[in-house]
Amino acid sequence: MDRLQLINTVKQEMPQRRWLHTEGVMQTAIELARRFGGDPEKAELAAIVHDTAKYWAVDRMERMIRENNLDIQVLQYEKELWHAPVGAWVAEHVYGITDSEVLNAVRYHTSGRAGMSLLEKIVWVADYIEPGRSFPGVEQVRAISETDLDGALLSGLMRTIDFLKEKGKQIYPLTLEARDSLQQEILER
Ligand code: DGI
Ligand code: FE
Ligand code: FE
Repeated sequence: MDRLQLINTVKQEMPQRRWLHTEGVMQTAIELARRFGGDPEKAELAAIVHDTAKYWAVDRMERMIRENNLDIQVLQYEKELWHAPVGAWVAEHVYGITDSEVLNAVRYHTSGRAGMSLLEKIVWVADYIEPGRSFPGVEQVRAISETDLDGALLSGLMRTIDFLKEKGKQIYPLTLEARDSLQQEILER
C-alpha cells in the first residue's frame, strides 16, 4: 500500500476524533524526528498505523494475540495495551509494512520497553504530547520535548505509571523496564 492508500485504510478503522489524534501524532513525530536526528518518513509511517487496532473488539484482539503468539503475557494486563502488538501485526501482515524499526515503534507505542530505539522514543513521545492531548502534565512534557527527547519520554513514562497506580491498576512490566532502563541510559550519558 502506498502512503495515501494506507491513510485512507487506517482512517476507516476509527472514529473521526481518533483520526484527528493520529494526524496530530504524525505531525508531532515528524517534528521530533527532525529535531532529534530521526527518520521523519519512518516516524510518520509508524504514526499513521499506530492506533489502527484501537477499536477492535476485545475478543478479536485476544484471538489475534493467541493465534499469532504475539505476547501472551500482555493478556494478563490492561486491555488498553493490546492494540499495540495487534496493530504491529496488522501493519506487517495486512498493510505489508516490512521495516522492523517501524513495526517495533508500533508494537511498543503504548508500553514502551527497555532499550528503546530512537524511532520508538519519537513515536511514544509524539503519542503522548500531540496537540490534541490535554491531560494534566502534558504541557511540561511538551516543554521538555523542545530540547530533550529522553527527558520527555522519562517524564511521560513516570506520569503514566503514577496515573495507573493512582487508579489501582497493575503496571505492565515492560513499562517499568522502559523507565528503569531509560534512567540508567541517562545516568551513563
Ligand atoms: O492509544 P492511545 O490512547 O493514543 O495511547 P496509548 O496507546 O499510549 O494507550 C494509553 C493507555 O494505556 C493509557 O490510558 C494508559 C493505558 N495503560 C494501561 N496499562 C498500561 C498503560 N500504559 C502503559 N504505558 N503501561 C501500562 O501498564
Ligand atoms: Fe495507542
Ligand atoms: Fe495513539
